[in-house]
Amino acid sequence: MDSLGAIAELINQNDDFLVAAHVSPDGDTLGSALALARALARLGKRAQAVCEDAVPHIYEFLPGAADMLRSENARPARVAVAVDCADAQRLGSALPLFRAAEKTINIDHHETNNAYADYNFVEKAGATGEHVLRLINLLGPEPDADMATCLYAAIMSDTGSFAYSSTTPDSLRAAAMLVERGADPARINRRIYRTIPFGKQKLLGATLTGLALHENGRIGLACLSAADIASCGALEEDTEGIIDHIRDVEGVEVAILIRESASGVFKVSLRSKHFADVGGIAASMGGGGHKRAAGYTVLGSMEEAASGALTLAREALRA
Ligand SMILES: [Mn+2]
Repeated sequence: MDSLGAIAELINQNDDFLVAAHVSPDGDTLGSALALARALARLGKRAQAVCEDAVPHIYEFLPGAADMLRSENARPARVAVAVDCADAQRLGSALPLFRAAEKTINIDHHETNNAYADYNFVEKAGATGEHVLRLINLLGPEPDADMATCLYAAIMSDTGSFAYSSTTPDSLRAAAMLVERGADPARINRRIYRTIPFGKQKLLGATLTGLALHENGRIGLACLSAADIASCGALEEDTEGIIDHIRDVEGVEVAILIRESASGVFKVSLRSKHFADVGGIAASMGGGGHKRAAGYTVLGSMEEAASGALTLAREALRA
């Protein structure tokens, strides 16, 4: 493990950077990448922010989101930084760009992170955005309102609006500092959670209508085919957050949401409420995450994906 100080030193000695977010980007990876890229630019360095996927609609308001590059439009840089990526595969099509750098940096808060870079800073926290704020403070540019907005969105979204068990005093202190720097909590909350496209709201209804309980109500499972998503007029990205409604059902310990991402490709999202280690389930399937929130991808049919996830969830309940 390397210190943030050593990473700041490496950054100070270089001027050409690529900051990469993970596939199916969430608020933490996007906010962290955009804030760090902006801080590097403020220091007079070249910095490209890159992601395999387009920025989801709900995060388009983040300052700098319009400059986020898709992998095919980015070029290799001398130093590459991965933010919020538990393993290198999470970079998707940005992985070759990451590997092409002379020096690589990995900043993350996932316990399953396997230290795949030259410099690795991995520490448990509410969000990777907390680490990026500490790094920016070490680098020197005072976080401006745009950086503060990105980092506040990162921490707010990954801590479930400061409500998950991952929320720490450090998460709240970071948020307070970011509000002092110009982040607007009400506006960021409204943009991310209170501005729901019609199709996404319909998708929530369809998912909950199809929700089934197993193991005396301790496992909640819902499946969404590509056709289900399309029939609601929704996009795949609109599935984000739906699993929280499954976990919230009284008595449910493990929540499972399976969505068809492409023909024969199923993304399995997992949440647990009190004790089940869904990170362990995801890791055993080649995925990753935390004890309470994790996911993996599986090939085959929806039925196979569902029965496989149920078997693993039953084991996690017994462990
Ligand atoms: Mn995160």
